[in-house]
Amino acid sequence: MSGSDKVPAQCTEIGPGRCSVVGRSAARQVARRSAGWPPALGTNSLAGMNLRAASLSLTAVLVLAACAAEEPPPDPEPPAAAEEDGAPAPETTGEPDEELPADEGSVEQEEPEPEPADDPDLSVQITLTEVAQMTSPVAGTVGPDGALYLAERAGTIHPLTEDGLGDAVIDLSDRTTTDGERGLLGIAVAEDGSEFYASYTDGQGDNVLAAFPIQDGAIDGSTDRTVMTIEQPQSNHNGGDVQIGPDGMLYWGIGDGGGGGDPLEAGQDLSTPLGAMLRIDPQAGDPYEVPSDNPFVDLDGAVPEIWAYGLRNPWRFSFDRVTDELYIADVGQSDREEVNVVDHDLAGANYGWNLMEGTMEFAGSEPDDHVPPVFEYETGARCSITGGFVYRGEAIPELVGAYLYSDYCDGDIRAIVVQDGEVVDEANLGVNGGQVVSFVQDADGELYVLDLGGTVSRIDPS
Ligand SMILES: [Ca+2]
Repeated sequence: MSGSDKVPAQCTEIGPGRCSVVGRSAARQVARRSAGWPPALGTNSLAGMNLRAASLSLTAVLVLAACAAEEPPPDPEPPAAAEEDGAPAPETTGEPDEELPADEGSVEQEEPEPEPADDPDLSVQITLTEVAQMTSPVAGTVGPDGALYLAERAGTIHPLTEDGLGDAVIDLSDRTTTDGERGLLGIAVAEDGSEFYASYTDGQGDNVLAAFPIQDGAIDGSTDRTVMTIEQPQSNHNGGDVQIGPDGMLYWGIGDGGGGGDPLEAGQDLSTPLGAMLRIDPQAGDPYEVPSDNPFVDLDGAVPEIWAYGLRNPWRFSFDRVTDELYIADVGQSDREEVNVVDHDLAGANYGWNLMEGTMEFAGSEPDDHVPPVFEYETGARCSITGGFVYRGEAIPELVGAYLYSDYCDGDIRAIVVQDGEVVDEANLGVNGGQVVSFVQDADGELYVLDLGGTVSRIDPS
């Protein structure tokens, strides 16, 4: 798609930079500050680490330095309760769907164009129907055959058939670990159906994006190539979600490297791929190419793969199948869980971290180019937002156009309706998904909820 000319992936020098994207006006709902469970650490615990060098080798290995640690990872225990100390920024994973249909109404840069016909009724009654049991399901996507594929955090990927969960078609269990927030974190399929992508942390805890060939509609799990590797300093905040955008490009959400409060100050640092949304064309080159229209390709010192920055742990993000809008749910430190909603082609957006946590100042003052969240909630008894999808299925007409999300600690399935950059309605849909780590969207637009405790459920009308 729109990847016109591409720039070969390679590295430049280091040097901070900043973009000048204008943040759109968005509903800034302020909230009360809460004590929150996870301690909000300061940023300077690591003086001297500001100079991070991102070395992107031709083999596409991004190197960084990092440190401090703090938040705990999500554990696969039963759902639970809120405030524990760890934070959930659950690990990442792949979200569901992958390639989105080509743009139908591509939206223009400024104002998101909501489908005029959408008028969700959030009072609708829904229910969760169990469709599979796994050990620790964390991600899913629509496979080349149209079936849903589900990822076990420990490294295996299985098709979901009418007869239940099928045998693993890919097994990465000898490459990854599940300590901290690590594991297999995200999966997606190339727009042309030729490759299956798996995002996981390796034995060293680094982010790895691997591509498995798809032959005649079948995934070949016996061989793969490494598309990109990113050094991850801490076990938490790995991000790891991977989605194919409406432009056919691969988007990869990467956390700030971990620790608490972004000790590396990676969020605002364009010289590191940490704390950013990366965008690459994995099929145009070997191992990939950087789209020439990425926002920082000409900025000295900036990592050219960066599409947007200022993110803490974009555990889950998705594109609306109809409007193409990008919804990024960014896990907060201890006060604010947020949802950012922008047009899919808004390049170079600065989502604020760690100067900002949601609409609150965190380690500095609000940058001029800050793109504030469209929605945020007080972390409080909850702990870590799990972003979902804008519902585009047919089973529950009342939800069409509503964005569903949850929280790892509380598990309630909630929805917001965003129109013109503002939240016009929100509600708790009245069902609980357990330790919700991901939503998955199937080929028909129906949504599934993954409970890290083991249950995979489909959201159905009650
Ligand atoms: Ca933000």
